[in-house]
Amino acid sequence: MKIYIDGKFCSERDAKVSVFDHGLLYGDGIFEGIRAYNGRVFKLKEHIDRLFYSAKALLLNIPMSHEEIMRATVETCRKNNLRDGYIRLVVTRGKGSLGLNPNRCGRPSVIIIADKIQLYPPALYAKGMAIVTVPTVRNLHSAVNPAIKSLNYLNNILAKIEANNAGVEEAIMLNAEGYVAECTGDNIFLVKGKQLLTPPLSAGALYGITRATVIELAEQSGLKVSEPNLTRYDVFNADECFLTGTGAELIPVTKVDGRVIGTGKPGPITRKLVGEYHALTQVSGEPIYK
Ligand code: PXG
Repeated sequence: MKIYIDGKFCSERDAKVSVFDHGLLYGDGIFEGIRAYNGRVFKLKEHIDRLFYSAKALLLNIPMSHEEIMRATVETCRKNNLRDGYIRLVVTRGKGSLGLNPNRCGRPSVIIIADKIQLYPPALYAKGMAIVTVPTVRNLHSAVNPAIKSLNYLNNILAKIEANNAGVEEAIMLNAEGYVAECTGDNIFLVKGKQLLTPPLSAGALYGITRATVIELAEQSGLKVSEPNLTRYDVFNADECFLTGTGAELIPVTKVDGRVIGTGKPGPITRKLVGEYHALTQVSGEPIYK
């Protein structure tokens, strides 16, 4: 495997960062998870734009332009002969000294890894997943804004541990007001009649790229999409529920906190959107091999 670090490609063995990197010492950095399908990088521009928005929020100066990072991402896929896979892009604050002050860090580091990912067992895509609500509340946007895809994912990791402890793969996180925010690595959608509902981003969710794609697909098929504040009651009484994410794609949810959702099987609107999403991934994106 060839890994991109600061303009050079190195082997997995040699792909190393300093123990003084503030990404390691403080979680001071940002990342993106991107997919390649059928020889194309899916939604590359959207991911790089979001990376730069995260950087802006953290006053992190990425030492490359949008175009340079997009080129380096595609090049990393090519060097690894990737046609279908998962790309992890990481920007750390860089090597500094012990002590929080980011001014001590030299230059931010840019790392790109192109590999495989499988988030959930395949059977769950067919029969739907059971999830639970967990006690760990989503970060306040006035603290570390959940819109920032930062290297500090402890809020999500705590929720994931609580999900694991409950014997399930994913968790609904509520915000401090008790409204549904999102899951630990996925956005959440409900179907109620002919309407698609998803929490507003202000409820404390990542501006999911899969979320935006699904909203577009739903509107194209004449579904009404709205973003109201949602409670657990709304989730329990939805006709269908599914999660979206780059890693997870679209995964049906059929049980929440012991309540069966709808018929207990992946519903027709979820299945239609799954099909449309997969079709789109096969034909759009930045070509890796020109
Ligand atoms: N919410 C959070 C907190 C995320 O981290 C999403 C929603 C979905 O966003 P996108 O833009 O991917 O539709 C994410 C993305 C992992 C993993 O290792 C997590 C994500 C992506 C890829 C892998 O669990 N999270």
